[in-house]
Amino acid sequence: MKKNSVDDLAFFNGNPFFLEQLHVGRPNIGNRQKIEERINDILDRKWLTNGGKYVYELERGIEQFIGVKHCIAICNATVALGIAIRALGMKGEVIVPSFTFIATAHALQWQEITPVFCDIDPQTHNLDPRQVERMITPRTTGIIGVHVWGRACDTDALSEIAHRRNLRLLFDAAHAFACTSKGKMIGGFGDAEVFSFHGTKFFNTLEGGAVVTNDDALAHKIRLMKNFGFTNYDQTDYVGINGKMNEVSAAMGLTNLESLDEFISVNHRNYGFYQTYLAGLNGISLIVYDQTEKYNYQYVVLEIDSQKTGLTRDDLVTILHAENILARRYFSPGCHQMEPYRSYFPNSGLLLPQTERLAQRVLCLPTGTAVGEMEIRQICELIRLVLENGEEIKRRLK
Ligand code: T4K
Repeated sequence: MKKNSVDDLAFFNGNPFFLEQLHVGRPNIGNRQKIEERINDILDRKWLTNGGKYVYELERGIEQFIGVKHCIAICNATVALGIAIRALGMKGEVIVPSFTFIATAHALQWQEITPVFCDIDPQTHNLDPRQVERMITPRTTGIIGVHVWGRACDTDALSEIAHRRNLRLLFDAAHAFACTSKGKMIGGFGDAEVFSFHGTKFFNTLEGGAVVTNDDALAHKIRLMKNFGFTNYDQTDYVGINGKMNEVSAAMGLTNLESLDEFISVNHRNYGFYQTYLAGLNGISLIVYDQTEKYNYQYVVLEIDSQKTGLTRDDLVTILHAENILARRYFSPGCHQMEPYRSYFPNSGLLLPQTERLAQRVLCLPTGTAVGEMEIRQICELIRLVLENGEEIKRRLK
C-alpha cells in the first residue's frame, strides 16, 4: 500500500513496503531448458573441466562478440586480474583507482605489488589521467584502469601515458561486458582487459571471468599460467595457478550469451523507468549514459547531495533497507580506507578528495530481470517521500 507519511516508513512505525527483499545484483538467467540440456550433456560425457568443449565454445563466442583475438576463460575475475598482472610482468608499484571493488587492489597486493591509489574524475567516476601522471614514480610498472559502471575510462589518454612512460596498461572491465568506448567494444583496449562473469554481473557464468587481449604472446602465456604453467604433459616452464573455468560455468555462460540482448533491453528499460520516476527530485542525480555508446545498464547509480537533501546517502540506505530495498553502497569506503591499505597508507585520503567525496554519495538500486516498472515506480515513490521529508527524518533518525 502506498506510503504517505514518515510514520508509514518501516524504519519508524510502518511495515516493509516489499514483502520480499529486492536485491542489487539479482542474477540474470537465460533459457533454463538449454542450461539443463547442456549440464546433462556435461554429466553424460563426464568431461567436467580442463579444456572442455563448453569452455572452448564460450571463449570463441566471446572473441567473436567482442571482436578480439583471444579470450581466456578464468574461474573468476579476481584470479584473472592476478594472472594478467603477473603475465604482464607488473611489479613494484601499479597505479589503480581507490574507487573500485576491493578485488582490483587485492589482485596486486596478493603478489606483493603496491597498489598506488589515484583519484578519479568526479564526472566519469573513472581514473583521472592527469592525476595518474602525478602518481608515477621510478617504481611504477603499470596502470590498471577500471571501467566503473561499464562507462569506459579515458582509454586514449591512459594509453598515451602508458606508451610514453613505458608502462603496462590493464583494464579491469568487470562491469563492462557488452559496453563500448568510442564505438569500439570494450575488451580490445590496453595490453589486456579482464571481465567478471560473477553471479551479480549482468552476464554471468555463476562464478567466472576472462582475460581478453589482441596480444598473441600474452594470450599464450596466460593460457599456460591459468593451468599451473604446464607447457607440456608433466612439464611446467613458469609458475602458474589453477584459474580454469569449469564446464558447468561455461554452459551457463553460453546459454546466457544467447539471451544477452534481452538482458540489456530489460536493464535499459529499467534505467529509463528510474529516469522517469526520479525526475525533478532535488539533490539526487542518476548517472548518465552517453547515448552514442552501448552499455549493459547493470548499475543504476544515484548520487546523493546531502547539502540539498538534508539526508546523507547512509540515511537513505537505512530507510530503504527497512523497506526491503537492498540498495548497495558501491564502492564505499574506497579501497584506501580498507585494510591492509588503511594501515599501510594512513594519509592516502589526502590525495583522493574526489574518491572520498564520491564514496559518501553513491548508491546502487535494484535492476535486472527481477524488477519491472511497478517495483521501480514504488521504489522511486518511496525515495520521493523520504527526500520530501528529509528534515523530519533526519531529526527522528537522531
Ligand atoms: N573488479 C571489479 C570492478 C568488480 O566489481 C569485481 C566484482 C571484481 C573486480 C572481481 O570480480 P569476481 O572475482 O567477483 O569475478 C559483489 C560481487 O561479489 C562481486 O563480484 C562484484 N564485483 C561486486 C561489485 O559485487 P557484494 O559484496 O556486493 O556481493 P553480495 O553477496 O552482497 O551480493 C550483492 C547482491 O546480489 C545482494 O543483495 C544479493 C544479490 N545476490 C548475490 C548473489 C551472489 C543474489 O541475489 N544472488 C546471488 O547469487 O559483491
